[in-house]
Amino acid sequence: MGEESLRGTVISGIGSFYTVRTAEGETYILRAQKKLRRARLSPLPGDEVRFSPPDQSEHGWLEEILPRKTLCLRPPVANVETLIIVLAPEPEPDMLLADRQIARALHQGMRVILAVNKCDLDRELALRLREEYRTAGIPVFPICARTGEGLEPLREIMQGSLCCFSGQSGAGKSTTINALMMTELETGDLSRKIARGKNTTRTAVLLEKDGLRVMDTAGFSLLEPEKNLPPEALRERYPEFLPYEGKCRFHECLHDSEPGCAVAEAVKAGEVSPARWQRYRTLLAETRENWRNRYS
Ligand SMILES: Nc1nc2c(ncn2[C@@H]2O[C@H](COP(=O)(O)OP(=O)(O)O)[C@@H](O)[C@H]2O)c(=O)[nH]1
Ligand SMILES: [Mg+2]
Ligand SMILES: [Zn+2]
Repeated sequence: MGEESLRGTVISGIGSFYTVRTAEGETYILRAQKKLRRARLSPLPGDEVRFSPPDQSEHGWLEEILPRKTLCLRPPVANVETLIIVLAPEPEPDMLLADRQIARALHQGMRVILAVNKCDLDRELALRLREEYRTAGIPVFPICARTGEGLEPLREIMQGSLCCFSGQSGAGKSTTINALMMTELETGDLSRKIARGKNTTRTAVLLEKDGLRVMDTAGFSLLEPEKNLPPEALRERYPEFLPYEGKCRFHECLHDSEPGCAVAEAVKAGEVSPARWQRYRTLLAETRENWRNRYS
């Protein structure tokens, strides 16, 4: 029996033990085989793996990590397919931070969704952002995690995709996950007060329910330092710039303040959001600075 290898998804890992669930919903506790440990291949939550189920002993063996679609380092999780950024009218959204995460996520091949929470407090923000991200092809969902308003369309677009939530503290990530998944993650001021002590020990856990798959992490930042990004690589992470690539006067145009820039023209014509473009220029300046200092 214990000879045949099975396939499953790593739900969580604590110490050298991993919880793995099969497509049929059976859960196993496994240890990583020595060959994986020797190769410094750590299974991560979200990993698809092959394993042999327990035979006589109390645990089975995790034998192989299947190729990863995506990999995040902070926190370490594998195969996240959709990044859901939760924004809210309060605390005041940091859109520069959001754009930084969007650029990283798109570059990794993830899909990005904006969930604008607390629409009981304000509906303008969601409308504004929907316009801002329209030509980037990033969908904006107005939701109210407290009342459940708007959660159904969000559930639909999340179906079957391994999702991760990010966003500022207090935006309502935990409340949203609870409303979607019927979990009881801590929310509000209490969790923030003890968050510092907790962050060091808590690891990511993959939650699954009714076709929804959510990686619950303590603070998903997607902000591994990226010192070696050449300035000309940033523009490729803005889907709304793509129709204008190659149409600027200068071939190497970075769409900053060069004369004859087709993106700047598109901004004037209302085809690219001025706010998105301004923030792009801020991130471009930052990228140039990092690139200049990349050896220091
Ligand atoms: N008015 C309003 N408050 C909300 C809503 N969703 C969450 N909150 C509140 O916002 C605060 C932060 O929520 P929490 O889920 O802990 O945010 P997190 O830090 O992003 O996980 C809590 O006090 C929640 O009760 C909402 O839809 N409307
Ligand atoms: Mg939280
Ligand atoms: Zn240009």
